[in-house]
Amino acid sequence: MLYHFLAPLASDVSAFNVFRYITFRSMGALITAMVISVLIGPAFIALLHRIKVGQYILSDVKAHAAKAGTPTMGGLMIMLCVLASVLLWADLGSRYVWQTLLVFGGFGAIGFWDDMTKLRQHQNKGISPRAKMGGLVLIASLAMYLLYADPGYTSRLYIPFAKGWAPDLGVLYLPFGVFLMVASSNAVNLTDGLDGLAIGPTVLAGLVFAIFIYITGNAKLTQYLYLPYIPGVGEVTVFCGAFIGAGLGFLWFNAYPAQVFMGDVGSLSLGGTLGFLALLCKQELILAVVGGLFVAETLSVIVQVSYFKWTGGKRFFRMAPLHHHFELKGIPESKIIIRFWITSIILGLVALSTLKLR
Ligand code: 57M
Repeated sequence: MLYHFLAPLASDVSAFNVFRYITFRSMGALITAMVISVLIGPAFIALLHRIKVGQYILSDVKAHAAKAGTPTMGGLMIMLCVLASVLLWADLGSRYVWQTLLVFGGFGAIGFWDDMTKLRQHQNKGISPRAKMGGLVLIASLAMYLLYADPGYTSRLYIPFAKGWAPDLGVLYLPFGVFLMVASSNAVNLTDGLDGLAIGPTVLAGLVFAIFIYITGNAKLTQYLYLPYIPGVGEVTVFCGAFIGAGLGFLWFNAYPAQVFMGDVGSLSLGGTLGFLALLCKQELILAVVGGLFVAETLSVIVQVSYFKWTGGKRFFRMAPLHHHFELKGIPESKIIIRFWITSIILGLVALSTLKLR
């Protein structure tokens, strides 16, 4: 809204020109979302306590017993702050911003449905895997259709280090994109099992994609870096700013020892959005590097389940996903979290280093 009200005033007062700059508005969106989160956080958590949105804790990992009663669905706060900040700072005429909000809100709605069902059941089951997958696939398909039909977008898959080799996947790009978003949302969901473990790497991935998206929407930079140019996509950097700010604001309260968990409403929404951001800036394959930690957590579950079946009951890890393996080895929770963050910082830097290696 600020963009629509204040940017036109630049013809009279040149200082208002800053409202045209994506970088300025992205930083404004980041600070706004972060400040709103930190300000409303205590009241929001108190409200969740009052309406008894307490997490049902499984007893398999003993250290988690102390977490009983910690409210969940803090993801709602992330959604609220992102939405308020985007409405305030973004160019609301940008179709790419609305498409991103569709994935963010749509995946969040499926997560919300799951969280509410768990609360009503008083256990960690939630909606059926079929309903959950169906809902996610439906939202992702709608977003992919909009992207695929967009005249400025391309179904080419840019391969890093392949010197401009970019095969056109054509209509196959649709299921590929749907898979990317759904897989990413489930990977973040699996990772969300220790305080701050999912939100830290998510914020970092948001920052990496903010840089990629800004570049993808800039004709000069894309030409210099041999990256695909998508006019108008740069506006989504403002969304990324809000995403990073709301994530940091949530981390304020989710940091060990957590006062609130994000719930599926948070994890599914954040993960699906990371997948969509990767599609928007044509860095689909780089998503596996930026989100390498999420990939490792998911692979640990696949290895664990396959090995269990193959050996007729033996476990490869003490417990999957990977963070539980380290917990059961006796490593303190805060140490595991910080080590996982360090790993994802390195992965984020590796992803950024590919910018000049095309
Ligand atoms: C999400 N949810 C957390 C919280 C959070 C197939 C199997 C690998 C699935 C997996 C699973 O269910 N994953 C889904 C895991 C839960 O957190 C809630 O869920 C939301 C995210 N969806 O926001 O609301 C618990 O995680 C802890 N937590 C924190 N801090 C946070 O900031 O401490 C979460 C956020 C919370 C809290 O204790 O209650 C979860 O882990 O349940 N299943 C598992 O991860 C289970 N693994 C398992 O069964 N492994 C098996 C096989 C099947 C691979 C094996 O290794 O043999 C573990 N889940 C739990 N205990 N709770 C097993 C140990």
